[in-house]
Amino acid sequence: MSRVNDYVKKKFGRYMDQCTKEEIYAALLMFVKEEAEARAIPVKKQEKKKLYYISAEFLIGKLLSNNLINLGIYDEVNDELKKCGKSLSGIEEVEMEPSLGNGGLGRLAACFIDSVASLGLNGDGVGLNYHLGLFKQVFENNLQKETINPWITEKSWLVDTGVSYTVDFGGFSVKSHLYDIDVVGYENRTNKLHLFDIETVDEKIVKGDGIDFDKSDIEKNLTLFLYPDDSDDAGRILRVYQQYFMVSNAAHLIIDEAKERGSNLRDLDQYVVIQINDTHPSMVIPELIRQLMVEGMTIDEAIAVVEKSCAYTNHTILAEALEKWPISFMKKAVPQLMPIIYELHNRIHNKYNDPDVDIINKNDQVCMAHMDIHYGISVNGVAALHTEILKNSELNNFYKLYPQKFNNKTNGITFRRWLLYSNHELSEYIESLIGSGFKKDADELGKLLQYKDDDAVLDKLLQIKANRKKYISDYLKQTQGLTLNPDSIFDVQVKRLHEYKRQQLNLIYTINKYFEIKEGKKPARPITVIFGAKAAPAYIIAKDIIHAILTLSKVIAADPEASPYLNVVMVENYNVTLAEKLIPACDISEQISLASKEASGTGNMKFMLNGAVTLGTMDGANVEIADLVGEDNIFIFGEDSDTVIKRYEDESYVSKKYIEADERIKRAVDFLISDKMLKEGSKENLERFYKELVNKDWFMTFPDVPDYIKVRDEAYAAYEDRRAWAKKMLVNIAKAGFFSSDRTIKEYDRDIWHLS
Ligand code: 26Q
Repeated sequence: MSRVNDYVKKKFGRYMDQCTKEEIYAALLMFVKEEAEARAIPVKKQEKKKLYYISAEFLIGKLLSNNLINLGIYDEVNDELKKCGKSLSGIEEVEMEPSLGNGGLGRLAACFIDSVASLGLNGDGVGLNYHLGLFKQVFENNLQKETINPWITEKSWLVDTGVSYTVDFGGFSVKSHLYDIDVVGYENRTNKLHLFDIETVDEKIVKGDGIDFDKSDIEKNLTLFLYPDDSDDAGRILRVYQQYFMVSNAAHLIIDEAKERGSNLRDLDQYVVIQINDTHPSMVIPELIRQLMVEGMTIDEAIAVVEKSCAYTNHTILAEALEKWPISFMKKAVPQLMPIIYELHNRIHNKYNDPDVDIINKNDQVCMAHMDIHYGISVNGVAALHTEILKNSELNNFYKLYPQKFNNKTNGITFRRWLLYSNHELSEYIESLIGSGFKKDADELGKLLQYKDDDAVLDKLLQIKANRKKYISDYLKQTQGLTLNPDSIFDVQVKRLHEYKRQQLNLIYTINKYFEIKEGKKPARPITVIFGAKAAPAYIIAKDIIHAILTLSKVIAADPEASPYLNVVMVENYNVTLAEKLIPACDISEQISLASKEASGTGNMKFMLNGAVTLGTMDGANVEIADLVGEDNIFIFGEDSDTVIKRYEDESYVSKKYIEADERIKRAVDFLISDKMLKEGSKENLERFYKELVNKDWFMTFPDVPDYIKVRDEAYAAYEDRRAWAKKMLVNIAKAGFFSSDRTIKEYDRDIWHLS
């Protein structure tokens, strides 16, 4: 009998074939924790310099399989389970997905800590242990409803460290409690994800079956929920409490661990580098200064060392998303920080005498990004185009002051989760062709290019894709009652719902396609349009768009003339677990944001790696994907970022003009409030969405519609040449190596962190 089975026998007195799924999960959890722990390095023995990646979100996904892969025992455990008549995928169902992130930014943080450990670097993540995380999405009457999503079960990856700090707020203090999750590097060391919590959180303050709760009782709600983005104004101050709690604990931990590794704190910058993931952890700058002063340093000394230790990543060019906290909030929640923030502000104000770069603006708000840029060593964007836009427009004032601080770090994804695990069959096939080197050096995927004219290889790629489509079809049937035709084209747009991402553009295309079919213009092959998206609970129009998608889905399904050719499905509660199953099954990856608005995107990379072909605008990392694969292997449409930026500048966009100019657009927009739609859907939601499109359309859907229709139809036509399509798939996989987060992390280390 083998290792795991022996382990189970020792713990439970029974072999695996006699155990329930729950028992096997519990045993594997313990087994993996022990193996992981054996690879962890005690703080004292760690390298001198250490990275702290502070982030309000870590969307880590389920960990069992991932950790088994990274420990190098996935196949062994899988085989053992099979021998006992069990399956790893069955056991995985027992595990809850930690919902500690909203989307891209949180998932990026998870990929990054995987890569840091996998490259053997000394670096931990620091964040918060939200008990209910992000809401769970359910559909009722074609509307999104939010319900709670408890994910912490008795048996979880959290390890109680016993570490605790006192955190002072205006008028009261709380005691923190630190839980760690092991971050198992791929055939490498184990690092930590430190998640701070308080003991007094009370899940009972949640009202009814929704996610409403008493915003005022900080001791009961501090780590209860992850904020589902900033469109919810109520309780914004709670966000300040959360952020300060996170960074105050982080600062304590950083100081304690630096001392343990031999720092006298005046040399802290040689021991520590802090990556600030968007502005959510920005208060770490004044808080670390404050704590160093408590440790006996002068403010000059403290500022001098902190400003050599912090680096800031920007993830958005949407002006409304740049955090600015009213001084009144700060004075109430964190009064002890204000003298330091005033000092930081005064120094800048006196030096530059330019209100545009002040830390405290004329509206008495603290501009978090400004503080990061002045008092940090680095400012980076997350894709080449994004960084250029930051330098040339959004942050141009700062670029002129500190050109040397600005740099690009194009995002990446961990191939362990997004290929080795999520597409095991493809991964094994690739290994059979080019060996296993690509698992540690993703650029080796380029070796696949030698097979680009090999019929057997191309056939096999198509076969694997077909298998994944069959698998997800069965899975969605079983879990959500959805019916998908695995022989249709799978055209997929899964990401948070936001107007700038333009799910509404996809919807307009789909309505037009519906009309075409009704007119007798049948597609060569059935099309399945798959959506998955959560909308922020307070983001009204985003929820209306979900309603329109779900309503359209019903209308088409009920139409026997159209439904054999066109199927619209929206999966419920799109999350990491669903992404892992959906992405490998995708034929066409919709990356259709309004050019200049999507900082990078990372889903685009996951799809490419799994052999989907991108249909996208020249935005975010799509630009780099296009450069890599070449124009034959991607479908690009729409206006470029310069054109879009100019149109915003001259305020010349009038959506009505574009609607009137194209009969197809007019017909599709009008359809939203047609009798057919109103019969199935709600007048209030559909009309509001219609009016928004006709009167405003802030994210400029319509100028791109004609080109989008043309290019999407070209993609469908190209799909019919199965051999040529398989070749596109192969080129996409082969060129995806650049988007490994290992590459991204090596660049952060080389240019900013200097750990190795
Ligand atoms: C801000 C203030 C108050 C409350 C919430 C927030 C908030 C929360 C989440 C602001 C932003 C976010 C998330 C942003 C995000 O996910 N950005 C995405 O980051 C990815 C990783 O870099 C990029 O690939 C995406 O392009 C970008 O949209």
